[in-house]
Amino acid sequence: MNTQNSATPKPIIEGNDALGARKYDLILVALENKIGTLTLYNPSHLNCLNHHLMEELTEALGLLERHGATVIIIRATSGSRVWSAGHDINELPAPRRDPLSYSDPLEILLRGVQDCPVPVIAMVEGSVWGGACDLCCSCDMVIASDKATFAMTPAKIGIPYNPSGLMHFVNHIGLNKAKEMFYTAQPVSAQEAHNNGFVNDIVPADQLEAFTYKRAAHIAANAPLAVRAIKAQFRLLTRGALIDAETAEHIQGIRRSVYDSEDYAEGIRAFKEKRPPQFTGK
Ligand code: YXS
Repeated sequence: MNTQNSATPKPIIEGNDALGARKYDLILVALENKIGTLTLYNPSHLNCLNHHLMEELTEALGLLERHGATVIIIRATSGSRVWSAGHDINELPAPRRDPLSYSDPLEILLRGVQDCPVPVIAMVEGSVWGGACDLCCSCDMVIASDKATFAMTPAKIGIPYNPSGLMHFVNHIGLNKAKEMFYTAQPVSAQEAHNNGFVNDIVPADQLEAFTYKRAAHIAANAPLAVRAIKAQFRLLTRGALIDAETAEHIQGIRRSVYDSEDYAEGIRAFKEKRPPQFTGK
């Protein structure tokens, strides 16, 4: 079992299969007994998802799968107060540009997790914010400590979010609970997240790692081809409702009117100036 103490993380690359010499800067990569582990390792920045970290995560998913991982865990170091503070706000595009375009590293990462041929488990301790919640939502299951919280905060920053991201939450927790999370931007407790289906299991923090790796071992013990085929079918069957071209254009127009707005600029400015935003609806 990989036990990564936050004080002395193990080497960047480890495990019983040599994983090549690729060095990662903001994540730890490990593989043991066909269980891959990707640890968010940018604690000085609250593991916020900057482009570099997200590109490393996306690449390491493929690396682990190519080296024989049949299940992958995404985690933070033990004892993390913040699992991830979400998309790095400093790297959000300037006003008048789509903050969550198809080619944004966050969207590429979320598709990477959903398209990863093997199951990906989010092991969560601490608070989870914004795009990091969508990262958990894109995983195949979420195992959280009893003190974990999840907050979807685009409305707090003036971001319209995006259709595929909204559908992740509708598919996971239902329309009303998804609306509640997005409209209020308030943290949701682990218990509430478990009640609405966002979290598979709630575990005391001191048992979280053992519980998660035991779940991973159960998956790793099953027929890998069957598990891969089942994941691929889930992915295709849950891609969301078909929409016609005019609806797609209508959605883009709605989103553009927001990221073109003064409120989007104000949301980012306020965060950087560490003050509450003064939204005007313009
Ligand atoms: O003042 P310094 O330089 O030390 O930096 C502060 C924060 O500015 C920084 N920081 C971030 N920097 C970039 N992007 C972030 N998401 C981010 N979050 C934090 O980290 C340093 C310490 O933060 P501080 O002083 O606030 O720590 P705290 O312990 O008082 O509070 C921790 C948090 C996580 C509760 C607080 O930092 C916070 O509320 N962060 C923003 C969480 C959030 O709304 N994330 C969503 C980002 S946007 C996103 O993910 C999507 C695009 S969307 O919005 O659509 O979902």
